[in-house]
Amino acid sequence: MSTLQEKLTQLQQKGSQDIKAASDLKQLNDIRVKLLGKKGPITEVLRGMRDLTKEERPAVGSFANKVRDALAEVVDQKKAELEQAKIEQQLATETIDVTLPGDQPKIGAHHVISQVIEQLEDTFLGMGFKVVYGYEVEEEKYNFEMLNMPKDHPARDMQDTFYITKDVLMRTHMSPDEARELEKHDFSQGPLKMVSPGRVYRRDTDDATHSHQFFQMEGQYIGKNVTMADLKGTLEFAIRQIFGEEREIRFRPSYFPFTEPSVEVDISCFKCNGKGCDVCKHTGWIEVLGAGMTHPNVLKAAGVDPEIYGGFAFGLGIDRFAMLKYGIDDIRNFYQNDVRFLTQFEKRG
Ligand code: FA5
Repeated sequence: MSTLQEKLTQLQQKGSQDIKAASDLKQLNDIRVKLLGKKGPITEVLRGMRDLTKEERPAVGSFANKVRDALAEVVDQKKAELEQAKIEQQLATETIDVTLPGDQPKIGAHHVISQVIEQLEDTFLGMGFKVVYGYEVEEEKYNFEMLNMPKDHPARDMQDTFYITKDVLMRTHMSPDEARELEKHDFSQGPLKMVSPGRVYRRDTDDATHSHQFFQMEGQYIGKNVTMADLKGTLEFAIRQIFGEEREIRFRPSYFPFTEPSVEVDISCFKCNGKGCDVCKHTGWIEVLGAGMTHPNVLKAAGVDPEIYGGFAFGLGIDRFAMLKYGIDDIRNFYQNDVRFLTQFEKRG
């Protein structure tokens, strides 16, 4: 073996050792450049071939190429090894513990009043009523005039009103939607069956069962041959849907300008079960809704012939319904937005 070949053999041994000892990719690259680059020892050996005889040259040349290829292969192997180690290290340090509990965002829930509105809507939709939504700021004409309460009618005092202008007011009840729907309805297409939930305003003094703003749902069924028995059956069904069969109800004769005859419906007090307490003002009953057979003047005002069509209407207090259903003894809880109260009714979906 020539001296050059010996030198190459040493280079290969030393080079392999250095390559295998590299601790990272950068170091490996530095070794590769130093060993196999243009200024490296192998190139230098090849340059030294000039001094060899013609006969010696091919053997040394091919030996040098073999050494270079062998070292390049060791570099490749080491490179693959280091890359794999890097990935493994990354995987080990960047693991995510999927079992750790996440940050729970606080999700809101429907207000208890909204929940009762939804239950009522579902109940009436099930009986073939449609749901409509009117205007909180209403014309005096719809709130009173078309409901058989002309100007200076004493019944207007029954609902103490927030006026915005002489003709515009905060609606005091949901009955204006009756007039609006009657005006629009095409009776050749069948009877009018509607409910309308919403917020109403009155200059009432706040106490445990009264608020100056509260919720009502209006209902109306106008068609041919609609009787008081239909009214009673509809209300009884709806009340039992919401409160269960055990709650007692009673109908009392009453007066509303827009119905004749008129009734008021009471439910046995949720707190004392009818014995008498501060919530029911010692009567055992809580008034929850007013109703009656629609007055012919209301039909006439909306252009509906009372000789052909007739029916019933009712207006229920949604807050009172919610109080009865959940045993809440003060209506003001609904409007104070105390989360300790509100979260008791968290029901999603
Ligand atoms: C009316 O508002 C009529 N428009 C209802 C009606 C419609 C009768 C259709 C006939 C035909 P009333 O003022 O009684 O009626 O109110 C109806 C219900 O709203 C009451 O039974 C009560 O449950 C509730 N309510 C009345 N005032 C308040 C108040 N200040 N706070 C909370 N709920 C109230």
